[in-house]
Amino acid sequence: MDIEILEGIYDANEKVARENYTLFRGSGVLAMNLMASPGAGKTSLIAHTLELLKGRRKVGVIEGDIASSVDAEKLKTYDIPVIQINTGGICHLDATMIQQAIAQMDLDALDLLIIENVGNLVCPAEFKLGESLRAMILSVAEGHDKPLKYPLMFSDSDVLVVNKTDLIGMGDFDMAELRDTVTRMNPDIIIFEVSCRTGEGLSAWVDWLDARIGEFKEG
Ligand SMILES: Nc1nc2c(ncn2[C@@H]2O[C@H](COP(=O)(O)OP(=O)(O)OP(=O)(O)O)[C@@H](O)[C@H]2O)c(=O)[nH]1
Ligand SMILES: [Mg+2]
Ligand SMILES: [Zn+2]
Repeated sequence: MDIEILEGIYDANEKVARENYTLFRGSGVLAMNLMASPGAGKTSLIAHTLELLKGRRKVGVIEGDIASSVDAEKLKTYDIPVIQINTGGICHLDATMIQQAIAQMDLDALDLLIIENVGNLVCPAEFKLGESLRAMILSVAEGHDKPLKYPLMFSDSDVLVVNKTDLIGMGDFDMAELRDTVTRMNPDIIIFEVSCRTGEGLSAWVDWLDARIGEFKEG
């Protein structure tokens, strides 16, 4: 009984996610689902990405949080469309929340839609939103063993951004071990090493993202 209910939830979500994807495809907007634990640096990475894509790509953001509009307020200065979703206690975004948010957006005016998921390393990976790019952040402060403990997000993401590289050396974080573990779980994953504090590695990340946007537009 419990299993049937769960499958029903996931099937219903997949259906709406496909509808969202159809809208994104029709408007030529690459949707990126950005997932990570609380405080890994999602909003910081979005802010830097907006800065570096300014004049190159038109970007919109959906901010998902359990409560508050703190993150959406931070991005207001970029003069781009930002929609805040408050999940009211739910610890992930789902496709219906995105469907409601994009009904308020002019998708035709965008090249990239960044969706900041709720800070959580577990269930955001289970709910597809209609995205074409699944991105995750792991920050150095969280430790290199996290892929072993939270495997789904690491094995299901297209790209991993390792943030807070400025903190390497302050603890026992081992980048080679992280890369080794993640690559064994997900041989196709692309890995970037960045610091939103110093700016290191960010231009490589943004150039890669810009190329993905171009590819998506070409179909
Ligand atoms: N040292 C260091 N701190 C960083 C870096 N990137 C972000 N931070 C700090 O980490 C904290 C959390 O960053 P956010 O960007 O708010 O993280 P988030 O993932 O959006 O957090 P939630 O939305 O609350 O889940 C802030 O105090 C940032 O200034 C970095 O590269 N190095
Ligand atoms: Mg945030
Ligand atoms: Zn959840």
